[in-house]
Amino acid sequence: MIGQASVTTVSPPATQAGKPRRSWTEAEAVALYDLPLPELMFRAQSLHRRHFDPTEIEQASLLSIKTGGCSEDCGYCSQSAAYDTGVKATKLMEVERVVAEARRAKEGGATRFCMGAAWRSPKDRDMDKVCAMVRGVRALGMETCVTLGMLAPDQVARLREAGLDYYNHNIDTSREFYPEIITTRTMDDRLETLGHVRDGGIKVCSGGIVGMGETIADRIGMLVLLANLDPPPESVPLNLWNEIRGTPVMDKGEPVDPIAFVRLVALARILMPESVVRLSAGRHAMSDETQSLCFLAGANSIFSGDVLLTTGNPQRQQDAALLAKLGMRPATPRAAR
Ligand code: SAM
Ligand code: DTB
Ligand code: SF4
Repeated sequence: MIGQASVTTVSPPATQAGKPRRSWTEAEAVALYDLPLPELMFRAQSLHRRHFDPTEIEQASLLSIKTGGCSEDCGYCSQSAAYDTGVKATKLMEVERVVAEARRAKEGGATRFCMGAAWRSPKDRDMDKVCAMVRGVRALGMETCVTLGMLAPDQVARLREAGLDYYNHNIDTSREFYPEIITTRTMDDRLETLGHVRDGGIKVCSGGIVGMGETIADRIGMLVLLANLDPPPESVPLNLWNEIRGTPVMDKGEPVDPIAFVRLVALARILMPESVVRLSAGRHAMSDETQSLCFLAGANSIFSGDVLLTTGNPQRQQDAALLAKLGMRPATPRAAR
């Protein structure tokens, strides 16, 4: 908690579809975050139910299509060439292999397939292959997402033509904390790419990481920045930092209090009521109870499969058992929208 809020001092939540949107102030977001937990959860759940079936969880699957050797210096990442993390650099995967992995993910229940490449930005010669991957995965009837770094408008147009549904590009943290984590590209560079993606007609997936040594105010500031994008991202991944030895964040990262994380999920749900909020990296370090509270706070998507890009994730059977215990179920593609 970073301030004292009473139940009555917080302005009413969130826009409704069809009404003019409003901008959130950091003070309003802090007041919501600091509400007594039952009140915060009630508001988050009320909005969640207005826009989604609260018993459904979307399952997305991730694949690293090009790993390591990245020229960026993101202080949390195993794939930056600037740090000795033990991750081996690979070339861009073959299209057939990617489509085969997507088929396996679909058989495991995933409805969205996200392909990630360790690039600052894609080279034009890589775009042919990535577009072929998008076409191949779409042909399986899955939603497609790629995360390739910064994009120019013509690259967005090519991805759109290939039928890409979502582009993931995270702002990672608050504007204030950002320079302590990344120096090779700025927050404004990231926002520029998000603008190109939005203008090019592809849905936006953008979120960030907690546990890198930022303050709670930074976490809230990150959500306010996302919520005030016009419109906000359709998809918001919230990652708990997965420890990577050899990175600078290893020295400053701190364990995140589970209740503080639940509050953040609830705040994301309230500030962005129509967005899918994804519990992303870090679930393997979360108890069933913490994950359950996150679902009650409005998280409605997870990454499924035992690896993310280079780090671990709970086994599919473990997730299935948790959902069964909660009487919840995987979302079908349309229901998650
Ligand atoms: N290179 C592209 C880029 O940075 O946009 C795409 C891949 S990058 C790995 C995608 C996102 O994964 C990052 O923006 C960051 O939010 C998240 N991420 C990377 N390493 C992480 C870690 N160790 N723990 C949690 N999230 C992480
Ligand atoms: C996102 O926000 N989280 C995913 C996805 N977007 C690309 C990546 C998580 C990476 C976790 C660290 C790793 O496995 O290397
Ligand atoms: Fe490269 Fe992306 Fe990792 Fe940054 S987060 S080092 S851009 S792979």
